[in-house]
Amino acid sequence: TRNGGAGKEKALSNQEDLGGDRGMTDDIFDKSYCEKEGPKPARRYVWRNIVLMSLLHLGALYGLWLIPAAKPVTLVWGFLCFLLSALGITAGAHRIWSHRSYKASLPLRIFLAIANSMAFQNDIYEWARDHRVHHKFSETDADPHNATRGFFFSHVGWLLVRKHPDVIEKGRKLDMTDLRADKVVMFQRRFYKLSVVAMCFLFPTLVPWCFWGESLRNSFFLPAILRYVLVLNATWLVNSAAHMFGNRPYDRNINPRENRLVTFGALGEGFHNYHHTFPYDYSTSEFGWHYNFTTAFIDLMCLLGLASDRKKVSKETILARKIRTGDGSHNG
Ligand code: ST9
Ligand code: ZN
Ligand code: ZN
Repeated sequence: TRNGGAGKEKALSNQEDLGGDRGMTDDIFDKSYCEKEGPKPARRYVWRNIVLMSLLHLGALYGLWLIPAAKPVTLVWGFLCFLLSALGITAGAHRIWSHRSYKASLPLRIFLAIANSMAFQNDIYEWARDHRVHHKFSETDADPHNATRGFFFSHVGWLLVRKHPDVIEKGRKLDMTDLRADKVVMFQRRFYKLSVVAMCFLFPTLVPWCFWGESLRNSFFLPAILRYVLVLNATWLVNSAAHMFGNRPYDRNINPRENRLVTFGALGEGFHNYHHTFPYDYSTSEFGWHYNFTTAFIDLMCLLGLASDRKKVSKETILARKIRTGDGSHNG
């Protein structure tokens, strides 16, 4: 019967769901939280961020305009920098450090922490804390980029205003012991500013300038500024577009959706209905390498012996869940 099926799924998901062996479960949605009643706190703009973000995006527009004047090898370099910094977010901050969905050896963690500084999206500890609270209290006042506050707020607006007090209150209660025990994470946090200057701005600029005589202007505005802004927006689209547009084959009761366009730009991170349903799955999707460069990268790292313990949800569990709570689209 239908009920029997659901019971069986529960038994199966109990082993996988709670990610017992990940050493943390604070990325699982917490139904018990209720938003406080009464008027919402006033929006407080952070003008420094508004000015800097605007200048940064103007710089990226200028970079777009410079593309025809750049050497082709500089564009290839910019693309490589995009991949590297994106992996620092997807394979690093997201799939290891926020969700513990696989294990990485020390050399791989060092590599991903350096790549993460290149992406300049706050240090790993802060990123993972905001991300855990996003999963645990999704689409509420305690979600830092609560998508019910609109596309702009969940995309970038949340970085331009003071946080809702519930984000901080709930965030402080999260279990972050695993990250505090990770020396790579703590080291990156301690030297964060310096590592960002070196990896996000100097390194991408100096390589084309020193090695193939690209002009300093093209070297700075393409692989550094334009590349940085593209990685930022590809990431932010997961919070905005992938919480609004797309199917919900796994759970029709939540907002996050399967969004192919976002998946493509974000190296496999747009299967967002799947990801919020099964946050501990290292692939953030049921389809392996399909549109998922990050999964291919992690699999390669396992092959090289640099990663292990990939958590994967079984096909039976996925199917049972689709039948029980999916929207019937079944097409990922
Ligand atoms: C950026 C981040 O872009 C992007 C993250 C995106 C996440 C995407 C997830 C999607 C899934 C994965 C897909 C990846 C796809 C990748 C594709 C790649 C191609 N818990 O922060 P403050 C404490 S960053 C607990 O100042 P305000 C905090 O510790 C871009 N505590 O809050 C502090 O306490 P204390 C560059 C928390 O004043 C106190 O609260 N960076 C939490 O409200 C105050 O903290 C920027 O633009 C928490 N969750 O200011 C800067 N949060 O004093 C952005 C805070 O004791 N940040 N606390 O230490 C800021 O300027 C500020 O944070 C603010 C809020 C203005 C936004
Ligand atoms: Zn989300
Ligand atoms: Zn996540």
